Amino acid sequence: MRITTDQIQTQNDKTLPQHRESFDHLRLILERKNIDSQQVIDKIKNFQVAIPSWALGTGGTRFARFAGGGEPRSLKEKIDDVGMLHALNGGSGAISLHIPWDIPSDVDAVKSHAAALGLAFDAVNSNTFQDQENQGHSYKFGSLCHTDSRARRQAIDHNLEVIHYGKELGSKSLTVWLADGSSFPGQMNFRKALQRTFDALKEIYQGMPEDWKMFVEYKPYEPYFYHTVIQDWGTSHLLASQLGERAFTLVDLGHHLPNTNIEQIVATLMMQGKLGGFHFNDSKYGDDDLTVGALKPYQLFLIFNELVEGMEDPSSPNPTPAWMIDASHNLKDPLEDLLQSVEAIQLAYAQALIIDRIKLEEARETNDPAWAQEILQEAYRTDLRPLIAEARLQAGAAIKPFGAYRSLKVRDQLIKERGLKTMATGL
Ligand code: RM4
Ligand code: MN
Ligand code: MN
Repeated sequence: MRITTDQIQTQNDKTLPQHRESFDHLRLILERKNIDSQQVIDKIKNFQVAIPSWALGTGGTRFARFAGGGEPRSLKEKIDDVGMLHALNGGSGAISLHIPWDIPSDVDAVKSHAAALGLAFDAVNSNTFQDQENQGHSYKFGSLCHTDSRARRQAIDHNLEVIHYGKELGSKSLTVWLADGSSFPGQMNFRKALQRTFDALKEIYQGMPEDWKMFVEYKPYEPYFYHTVIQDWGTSHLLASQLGERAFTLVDLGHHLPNTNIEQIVATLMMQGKLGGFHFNDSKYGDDDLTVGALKPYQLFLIFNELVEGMEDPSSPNPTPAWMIDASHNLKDPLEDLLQSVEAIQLAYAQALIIDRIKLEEARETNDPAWAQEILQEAYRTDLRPLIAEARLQAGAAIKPFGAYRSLKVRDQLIKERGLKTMATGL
């Protein structure tokens, strides 16, 4: 299924007068603050968040998976779904593949299909956290950290194969997330496990083309419950620094213990030029569990405050990070959830862009925490939704993506086309 520009236009016609009114009003408010709305809009239009190929089906927990209808049955259908998101919001112009869940068998067809929908291929992701059929060595006790060199070899080769697929598709980066760790005290030698991981990553790093980047993800727990080999940003940063200048840390919002100051981690990594990738989600207890911005939109705003500070600083050594949504959708329609996520991300970004940074620095230099809070919240509490809608309108997308999705009855159509009992590969 495809959403046409005519369909978008018809949807937009319904809300255009109302949109014009709210946007004109907002533009005046921003003008009074000396903010050029168009500049902010242009940045929002350029900001593309990749959709992971595994987020298009309904997720589950270890207890159950309640599949929704019309899930994509193939990589082609996954690309179709991302294409629809992009048509609706103009901000999801990339897809991130997980191998072996989504092996592109006919590379040319996959590439041209994505290109026709305006989609690029973002980072490719390896998977050494599950055993595949006919796999010689199990990852039950780890992959790159495994005590058995044959299991490590297999995991290294898998990553090299992922790079190979990525090269064919035009990806420029590899994301490595390792489940590796242990569930019981004493089970694993921490030092040896980290050393083996480093040695293996080195080989993978050397197998990357010259213009590729490697993103090393960290996570403090799960699936193992006592220790993970790359538990935190410090460990990831240590590995990335030793691997070389094309290795970076990847921050996934769901990979922190409660109350961790993620915005500070962002600032530190950007200062070092080592923040390479970013995975968005929201969480109360665990990983990947909630829609971006569903629970802690203010934290997301504070994180974007640091991201914008780094991105807008011309002397910053940090490259523009690769953005991706990494969430599991257990109850909601995944496409609706993703539309909400992208909107929350764009909103937090726009809010951070309108912070009065000169005044904020003055407040900091004069040690005035109350004023600093006023400045931040002034930006956070300005309703920028009409500005995001305007960015979409200018990009040829829907003024109200969620409303358009529902009124076009996309899910019903997908169920008709694909059936009620389909199951996408992924988690
Ligand atoms: C992990 C991690 C990775 C993602 C997998 C599916 O928790 O966040 O980025 O590839 O989940
Ligand atoms: Mn992640
Ligand atoms: Mn995760």
